[in-house]
Amino acid sequence: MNRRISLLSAAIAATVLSAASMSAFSADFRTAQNPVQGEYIVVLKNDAARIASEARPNALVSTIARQMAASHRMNVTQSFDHAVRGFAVKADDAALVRLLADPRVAYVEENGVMSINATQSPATWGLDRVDQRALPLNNSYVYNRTAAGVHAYIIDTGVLGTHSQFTGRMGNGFDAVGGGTTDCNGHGTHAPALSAAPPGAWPRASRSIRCACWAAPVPAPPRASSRA
Ligand SMILES: [Ca+2]
Repeated sequence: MNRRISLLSAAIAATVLSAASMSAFSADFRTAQNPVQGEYIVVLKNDAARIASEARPNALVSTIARQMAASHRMNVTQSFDHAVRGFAVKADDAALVRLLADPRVAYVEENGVMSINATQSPATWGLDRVDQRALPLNNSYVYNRTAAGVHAYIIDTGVLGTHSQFTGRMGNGFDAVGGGTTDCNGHGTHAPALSAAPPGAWPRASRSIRCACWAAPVPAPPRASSRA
């Protein structure tokens, strides 16, 4: 209760709160990290309305939402009859106070702006190494660029150009030693897979791969020294 009151006190003007007793609030109030002013998500108690999959005599959430919008003088922007027993509204502070006092409401949450996390952690060694110059590795890969227009040049044992994960993004290879550009070892296909094959590719939008090939089978580079 104390947390609910403190959050609400910060969010609503004191002049509005003075019109209602804090003890009259039956619903919880939840804040968002980056709130959208005046927009809220209202979640109802189980017995206040039914969602579409329930066989009960109660009215649907969308029906209750319209009734509550009229009585509390707010605008419903979206109703949820399936995934959650609630709806989204635009409301001023006075309407928010009325919502929180409505016994049908379980909680009201601020609508908020969210963004995806562009950091992958843990990351495999290849991804971990490519986003930092200095060692030691930090076990994460930050992909905060699209890399549009980037070409990755792979100098290795050739590439299996017919691999489905490279479709449409494979450029012409260069054969420096004779024998063709098709992978003659296996390591040469593994390397461009790190740079351009989803889902672990870097940068995330690499467009094409070009390769060099050694004709004769060669051992894979010693991994311990290549990671130093
Ligand atoms: Ca890293």
